Amino acid sequence: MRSAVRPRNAVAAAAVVLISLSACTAQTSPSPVATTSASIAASATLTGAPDVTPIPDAPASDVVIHLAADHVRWDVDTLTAPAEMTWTLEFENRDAPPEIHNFAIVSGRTVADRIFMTPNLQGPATEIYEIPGLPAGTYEFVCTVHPDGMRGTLIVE
Ligand SMILES: [Cu+2]
Repeated sequence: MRSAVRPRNAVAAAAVVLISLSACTAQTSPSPVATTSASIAASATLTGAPDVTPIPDAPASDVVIHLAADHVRWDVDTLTAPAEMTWTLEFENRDAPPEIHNFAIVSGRTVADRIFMTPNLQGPATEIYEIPGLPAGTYEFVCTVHPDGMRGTLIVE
């Protein structure tokens, strides 16, 4: 009897996850004024990607990575960061107002896949962020204000 309860709970939990993912992707009407959550939802597809969470109390690395937003594009396509350690992002927005950008690490295209996100930064300006330690893997980084044009690959190794 006891073993029969556990799978049912798991199925129920999976159903809840699917329902909430569907709720996210249902709101796909693009809005001219992009908000962070709507932008990801607008390009959302169900990937079934597992949730990735930052590693609690990950040790700090001395890695500093510079990334710039320039003419609504990233200046590089790929970033490489250390696994299971925090690192520093020097985030530069070279674009003049009113262009704003942010930096999000995602494991897929749904809001639920968002692992880390900075606030919006109006340029020209540079901000420093400590990025949480992540398990080794390949992630995507994206500006959620411009999710179609500002995407790149984050390799954590
Ligand atoms: Cu942007």
